[in-house]
Amino acid sequence: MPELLIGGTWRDARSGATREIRCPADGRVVATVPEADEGDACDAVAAARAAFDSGEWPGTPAATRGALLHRAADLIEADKSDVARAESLDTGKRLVEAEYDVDDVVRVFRHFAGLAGDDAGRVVDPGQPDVVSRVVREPIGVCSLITPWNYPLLQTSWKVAPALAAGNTFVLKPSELTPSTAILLLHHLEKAGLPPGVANLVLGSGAAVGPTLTSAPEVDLVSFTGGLVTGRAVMAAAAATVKRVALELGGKNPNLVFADADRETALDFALTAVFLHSGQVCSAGARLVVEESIHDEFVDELVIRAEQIRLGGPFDDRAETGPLISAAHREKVEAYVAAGIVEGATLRCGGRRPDAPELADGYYYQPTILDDCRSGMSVVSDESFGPVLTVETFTDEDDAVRIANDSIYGLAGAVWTSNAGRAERVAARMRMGTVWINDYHPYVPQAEWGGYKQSGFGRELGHTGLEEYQETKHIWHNVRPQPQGWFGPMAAGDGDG
Ligand code: TXE
Repeated sequence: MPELLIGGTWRDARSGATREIRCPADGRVVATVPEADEGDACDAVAAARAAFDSGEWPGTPAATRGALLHRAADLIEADKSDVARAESLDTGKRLVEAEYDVDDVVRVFRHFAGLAGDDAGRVVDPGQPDVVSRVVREPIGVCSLITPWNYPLLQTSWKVAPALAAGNTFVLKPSELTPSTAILLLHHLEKAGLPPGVANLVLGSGAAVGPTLTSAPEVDLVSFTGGLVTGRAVMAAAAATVKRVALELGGKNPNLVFADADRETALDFALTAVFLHSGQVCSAGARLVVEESIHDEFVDELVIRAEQIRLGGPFDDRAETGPLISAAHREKVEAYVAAGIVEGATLRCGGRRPDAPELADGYYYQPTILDDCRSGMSVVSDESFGPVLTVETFTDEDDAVRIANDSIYGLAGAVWTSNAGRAERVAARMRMGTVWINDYHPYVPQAEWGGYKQSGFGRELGHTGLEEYQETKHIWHNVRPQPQGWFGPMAAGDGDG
């Protein structure tokens, strides 16, 4: 199937190369897609540029753009079971989780559909008569949208929906591991009536197509979600032409549990915080930071529950979580656990692949708890992005905040306590883009999402998520123009001899 979308035409890669997509749950091939190279990426950027510079989309009324996004949301919703199935096959995640993701995607499109015509700019006081001064928002231009494999369609919707709502054109590059739902999305956008060339799709490795998407002079903005190391390279590539850049680079997120927290609920959420989607979540609560006085009983109970988590493929109704994305990623997680043990952590459970023969072909890894951890260990400070919980302890409120903030990252974190004053004090001091109090993981499209520190910059969702894709222009209109007389014959002092 021709599955690159360039300038309104579905086509194969110029080279004819293809890539097999394998389901991480069993390694079987679930799709074969074109593998683009630099030439295809250049074509896509040129198509997006032409559609922006000469096409109708940037000048389309915002209400019309919003209506198109609503139609796209309806189409995705109607196609939910096929989209969710494709997402599950690419990622290995449970079907029910992929279905939640599709529901979220629909909400994200509706959120930005509603915002599209919300802000027509503002009139400002020019400080003098006979002038109209206003500030308007315009699309930025051509956007490169680069997305990861953990929430492929959801992360894509956070970029595609606001980019379109603002009137931009784009080239989307999904992760080479999980392209299927991006293909479906672009078909739905076409069906919804998006003009040719506005949305372009390039499939391929970051190494092959990434440099063009991040450095071509025709690109105005790069929005990237992925790993820290790649994020730094993206930022450096974009610097040469001073592009707008938005980065979401994950985190190493602390989950603070005080002794006065509701124990049962905090335990339950501590598991979900880290083991949801086998830890492949940018906001995963992978650092449990628990008050010393309850450490032993809290961690003992957590270990009992973690050992009972059932692993399985997307369509196994009994499974509670699935595999890691690839063999290479599992090896990386294994290396972090091994390093943690060498550095002094105590392995309390997991730390190995499951024995079950039916899981042998997938990239599974047992939920793992490492106790006796401290900052400075690589398994604590780096994002392992697997089902690995590290446990640290604190003595008092200041200590808890100090440990929580002791990270180069600052994406998200949580505090569990029944003391409302303490909850607010601690939340205010946590240097993260999202803080949950007595909860973990929820987000809504109405609220901004993004990181402090090396978790990145820029915000997705909320109002700011649209503004990221807009330029701001001041228009000054003198409605009674007259000579000013600053220079020349009318200048003050002229003719005095
Ligand atoms: O991500 P990459 P990887 C973290 C997580 C994980 C690590 C590495 O810790 O273990 O990143 O994962 C594209 N120019 N997160 O290697 O490389 C790539 O093709 C432009 C956190 O899989 O960052 C893909 O589309 N693009 C994260 C996207 O970047 C390039 C989610 C992300 O891949 C490129 C995923 C280049 N030079 C991983 N090189 C989160 N924030 O949620 C690669 N890409």
